Amino acid sequence: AQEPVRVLVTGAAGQIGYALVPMIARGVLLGSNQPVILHMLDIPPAAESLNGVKMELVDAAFPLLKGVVATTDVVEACTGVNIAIMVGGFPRKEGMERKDVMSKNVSIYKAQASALEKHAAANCKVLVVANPANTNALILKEFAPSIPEKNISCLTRLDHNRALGQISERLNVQVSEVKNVIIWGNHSSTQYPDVNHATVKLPSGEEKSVRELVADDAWLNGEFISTVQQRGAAIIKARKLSSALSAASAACDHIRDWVLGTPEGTWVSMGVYSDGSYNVPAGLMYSFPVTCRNGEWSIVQGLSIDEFSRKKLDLTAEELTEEKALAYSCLS
Ligand code: NAX
Repeated sequence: AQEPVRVLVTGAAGQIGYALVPMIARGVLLGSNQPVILHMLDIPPAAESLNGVKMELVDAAFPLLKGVVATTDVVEACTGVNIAIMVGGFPRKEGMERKDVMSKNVSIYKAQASALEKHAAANCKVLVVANPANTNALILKEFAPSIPEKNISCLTRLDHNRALGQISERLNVQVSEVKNVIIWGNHSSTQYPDVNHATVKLPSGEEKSVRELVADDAWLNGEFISTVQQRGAAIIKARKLSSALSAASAACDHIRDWVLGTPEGTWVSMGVYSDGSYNVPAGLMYSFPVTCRNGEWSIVQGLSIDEFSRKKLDLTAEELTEEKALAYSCLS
């Protein structure tokens, strides 16, 4: 039998946590043959609710779930984990300054970085979901210098999946037949959803470019982009709550593809530490198109970037540079 994999979910008593932990326990994350032990962390005010989630996990009698650790102790939560999905953070509340929210998250991610560095399993893979996701991941990387930077990422897969969904609806094709959209940059409204290399597999088996099939550049360069950028706000307006099931599902997609590999000829979007590819400043956590193999991602190289795209890649990089500066100003 396979050894169980220990998966940490922080903020596990929250909305996304509630959708995510059953997916993990069912094998959506690592496949239906891989046993898991869930480590769930939240803060003391949520301890009782966290314990309720643990009770429900017991009640669900998941065959793959070999144990549950529910705790408010960061060290206990991080000990021995192979995968860490960081969903817990400080939300922006009405009337709060950006700097105040950043400051709270910087201190959370600094502390959790140290705990992971000291107590997680060697080669632990980290996914940051909590906003500001890119910058929280950057802080985590800075304060966990012994965790390889290749092991730290942030979630833009939800945006990627939203882009696939919009193209599928517009062309009335199955979403599984659409691939190779790209989310560039920040998980924020400056992100650039790019369809210039995206394709659809037609019933004949032929692959055609999305641009050719949609045949409406005004829509692709306008409404499509803003719909994807603003989708989070549209969900809040409709549900009076922010995206949760789609975020949890995207987090599973992100980890599964990272660990088990992306299909041949397909790339996905991941927020990763920039090495300067596509002239994105090195040292930012930036979303790129990546392929994964043997548990490692690599940035897809050599894609052509037109002038329209270049401006958008730069704009979202500028926002990340500012966020990074703001985060650093919170450290002093
Ligand atoms: P909730 O407020 O429902 O849950 C957050 C949970 O985190 C709460 O239970 C809270 O007690 C806990 N928490 C706070 N500080 C903590 C700490 N220091 N250690 C451990 N746990 C802590 O929010 P939810 O809707 O679940 O969203 C969670 C995060 O995901 C938010 O930051 C949100 O902005 C972010 N999102 C990111 C997305 C992405 O694509 N990257 C999309 C969805 C989501 O908006």
